[in-house]
Amino acid sequence: MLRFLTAGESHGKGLVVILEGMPAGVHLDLDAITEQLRRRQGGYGRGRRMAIESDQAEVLSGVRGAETIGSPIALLIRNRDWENWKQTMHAEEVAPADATGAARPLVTRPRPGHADLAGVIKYDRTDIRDVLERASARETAARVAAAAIARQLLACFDVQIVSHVYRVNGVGFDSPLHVTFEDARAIGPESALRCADPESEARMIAEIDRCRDAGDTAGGAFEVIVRGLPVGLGSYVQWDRKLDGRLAQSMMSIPAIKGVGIGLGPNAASVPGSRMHDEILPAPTRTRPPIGVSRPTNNAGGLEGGVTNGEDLRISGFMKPIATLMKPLRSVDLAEMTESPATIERSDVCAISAAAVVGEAVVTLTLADAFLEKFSGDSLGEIRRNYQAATEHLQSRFHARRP
Ligand code: EPS
Repeated sequence: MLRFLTAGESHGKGLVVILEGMPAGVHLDLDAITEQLRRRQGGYGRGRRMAIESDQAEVLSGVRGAETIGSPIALLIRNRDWENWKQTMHAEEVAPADATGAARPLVTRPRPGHADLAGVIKYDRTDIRDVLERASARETAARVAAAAIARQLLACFDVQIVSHVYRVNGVGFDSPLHVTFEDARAIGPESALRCADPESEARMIAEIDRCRDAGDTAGGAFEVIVRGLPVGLGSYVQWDRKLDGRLAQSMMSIPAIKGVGIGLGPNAASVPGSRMHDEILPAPTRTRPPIGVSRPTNNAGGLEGGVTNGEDLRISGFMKPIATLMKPLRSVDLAEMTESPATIERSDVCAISAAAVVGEAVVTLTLADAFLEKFSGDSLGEIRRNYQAATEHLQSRFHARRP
């Protein structure tokens, strides 16, 4: 079992994540964690905060000489912005004498669409800041850091995870399925939005500019594609073991995600069975996965019955527009209980590219958990032996006879 917990406020000292269940003996490229954090920080439409931060994870435990040792891995990502927030966010009762930054007034006007109103009622707080600091998508940096480690475990078994953005508001494409794994993998770090089609990307950028100029915000859609998964992760035998359900839960836990699609996703409701289901054909030469069948289409997105079937896993996330509008929506000042425009906090206009990287992260963590469930072991060597035995079994049992 692979599990993790995060802690940290957006403008606090930093973020912490504890990842438990990583087997011993995985050699880690620690720079790869920074690389994933950089990817999450980028993307057209992000606000000024990302110019302040330069996220880097400090390894506090669980790794020796760049190798996992089986114990919990704790990571710390410091918030550079903390210097500007000590007067507001100090843990002590009174701000320490050397606290820097401004002492900010209470936030009392909840933003429609943010956790502000529900959170302040639920936790019985006076200052909405107590809610927004933790509800902020800043937390996702911690998950990306943890996933950068889990990704290296999956890479030992040739599992590769990529993503692409395919819609910003109404601009882009309806279905992502014509974008191949190779197309998504080829998107370079120079791409502004991480869209596989430059012409669509230019129109998406124009839409973000239009929103910014109008004091508005943008949402969008992205897809995560995973290649190289073994057949048989997850199970249909019990509701909470279905991998599609587990993946959907992890995607829905990303702030602002309002929907998830697997394969054809919601469009599956609009086509007859003959156009939906992926036929099964003999494929004598297929080696990955080592079964003698192939599928000419992949509308199922690599999952049937909540179980991986050896095809590319394809999962989309649908993101609502950011809740902080520079031209604020109507709200109520909770200090006066009178109508008042919602609070304006510094924010992003569109964070869809970041959401795609976070999508990769949560999918990675969920898949690594399911992978360990199937090929469980305390060390990488033990897992490799289990994986190898399963592969050999499939080869002998399901490899198609040559005609
Ligand atoms: C966020 C508001 C912005 C974003 C932030 C999420 O932060 P700030 O209030 O400091 O300008 O930049 O995202 C991150 C800090 C991050 O690392 O992704 C919000 O209100 O959710």
